[in-house]
Amino acid sequence: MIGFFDSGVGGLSVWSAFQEEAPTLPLLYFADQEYCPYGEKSHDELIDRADKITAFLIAKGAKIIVVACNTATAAAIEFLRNKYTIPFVGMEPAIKTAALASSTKAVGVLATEGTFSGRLFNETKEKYAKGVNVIIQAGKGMVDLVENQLIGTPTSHKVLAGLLVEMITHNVDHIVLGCTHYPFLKNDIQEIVGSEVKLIDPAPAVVRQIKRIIKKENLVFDNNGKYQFYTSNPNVSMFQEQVIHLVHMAKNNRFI
Ligand code: DGN
Repeated sequence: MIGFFDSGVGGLSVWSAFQEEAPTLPLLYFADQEYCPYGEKSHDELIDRADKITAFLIAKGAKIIVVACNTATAAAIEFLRNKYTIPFVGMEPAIKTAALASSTKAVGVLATEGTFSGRLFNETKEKYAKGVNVIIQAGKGMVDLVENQLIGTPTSHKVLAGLLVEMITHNVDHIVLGCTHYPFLKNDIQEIVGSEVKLIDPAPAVVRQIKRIIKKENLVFDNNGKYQFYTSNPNVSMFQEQVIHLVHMAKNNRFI
């Protein structure tokens, strides 16, 4: 099995992108909805959650785990790689792609506070965005919009319009969606910033990395295309509805 986890249903944007590329492989998904959102959780708490979820996914048969959450990647991936012997793939901040492609030399990054304070984000920014104005914005409330099925509503537009003002003022021509929940808000964001601003979803690059690691490690799976979804949320029927809705949305509206 290939395990995926996130604070909630956001990682389904990565899960769906991978599932489309590899429809025969068996996939596990864990949504830590009882502890969502991760954005303002402490480093230690995030490590503890990532550790427990990893142990659960391995017990279910995961041979490789995709940390389909930028915040958990920033906080816990080093810990996980040191503790467990299976390979882990984390989210990459796509600043390099945005910075290289920008003609206005101004790019925006939407992510959580946890991602912005992580080493990975700051090192990538230092290394690849020299001479480019990087406008960062913590996406306060955006995870809730996706978790509470408010995509495409006036509430979503109101929250996003407030968050995007500074990026619009600075004339950004690319916006990195630095949290796996955000691609589900792509249409709402695009309506506010205009179609000429390109939104960058890191999922395709992560999918390529998962495939590279599977090959390098010679991982073999039962080709029975079996999917299992788990949540820490006691409201399992709501979770089932969310999974069906968001996977459908991801399939019909490729994000990139
Ligand atoms: N999907 C998570 C991420 O990519 O950072 C969201 C974090 C959160 O729960 N705030």
